[in-house]
Amino acid sequence: MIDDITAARDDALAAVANAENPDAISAVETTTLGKRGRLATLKTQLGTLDTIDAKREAGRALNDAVTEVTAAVERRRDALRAADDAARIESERIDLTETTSRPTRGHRHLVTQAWERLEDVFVGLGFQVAEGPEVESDWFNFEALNMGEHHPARNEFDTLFTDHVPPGGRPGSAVLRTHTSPVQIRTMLDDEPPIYIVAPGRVFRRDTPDATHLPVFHQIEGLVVDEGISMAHLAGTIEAFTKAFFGSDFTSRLRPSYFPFTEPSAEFDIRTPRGDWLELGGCGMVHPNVLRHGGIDPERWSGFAFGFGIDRMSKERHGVVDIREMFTDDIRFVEQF
Ligand code: FA5
Repeated sequence: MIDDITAARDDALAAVANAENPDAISAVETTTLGKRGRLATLKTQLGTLDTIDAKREAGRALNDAVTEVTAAVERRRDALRAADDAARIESERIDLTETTSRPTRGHRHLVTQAWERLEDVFVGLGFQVAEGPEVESDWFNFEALNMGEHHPARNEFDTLFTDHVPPGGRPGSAVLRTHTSPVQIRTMLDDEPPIYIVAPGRVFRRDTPDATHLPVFHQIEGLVVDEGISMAHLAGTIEAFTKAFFGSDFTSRLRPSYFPFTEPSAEFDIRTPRGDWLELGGCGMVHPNVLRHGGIDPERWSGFAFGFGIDRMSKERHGVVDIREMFTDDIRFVEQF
């Protein structure tokens, strides 16, 4: 009997040690410790032993065997579970230091790229960069630019007003600047001629967004005030800029137009190598009233000014169909430039 118990125990311990998965362990449990298992069967045979001592000895050996096998089963189960957890953790591990390619770097927005190149090109032509506030007084945005209170041209700038009351101003006289032209006045008041500046900046209009309009967009203003400045200087500067910015196979032209702050006024267009004409912006000789508002004597000094939309220019330059796409933050769009 004792030999049978020892054999059953040793077989069970060997099977547990070799068990590779929970099912194999459960099988050993059933065949050794279960109701009809080997040790239970031996227990039912205790009554066949002759002496009390033999029964006691066999009973103790049986209990010991059950305890030993049960403990071995538990230990093996724990070990398998730990190995299983370790394997899962390993398979789910993400090595944050490991990358298959270089990290992608962002780049400047299309409009910022154009803005910076415009500055570079004009600085190369001898201009300085100036700036002005985005919240302007009515005086700088309109009045000083020869658009009095009832001037009809005001209607063309769909103006956004603010509650802010500028120093010395009256309620309702602060606007979000509708163009960069007020920087002309600020520069003339701050600096003595000769003046050669460009002023890129953000402007605002109550325009409904569509394929060519944004309510918030960007313009670049140019202003030259010097002795003997004529329309020929304006045309020459626009042409030099066109070639430097777009390439030597582009040319420019001026078309008569009207702006209250320039006289004469013109629109300027550029011609692409394919022969299409693109309208870029407005320009003209600075109106004598505007020079006077800037504290400059129009008898001695003359000047020209120009202004055009940066967003619309980069839209045309890159063949973007809808200007609104440039501000959607869609990475598939942005990545192309
Ligand atoms: C002006 O704003 C004048 N200040 C330009 C000027 C400066 C003329 C100096 C003479 C001397 P205009 O309203 O046409 O002009 O606007 C100039 C350019 O801004 C347009 O040619 C266009 O490129 C751009 N623009 C105008 N409205 C929008 C808009 N809603 N969205 C995007 N671009 C616009």
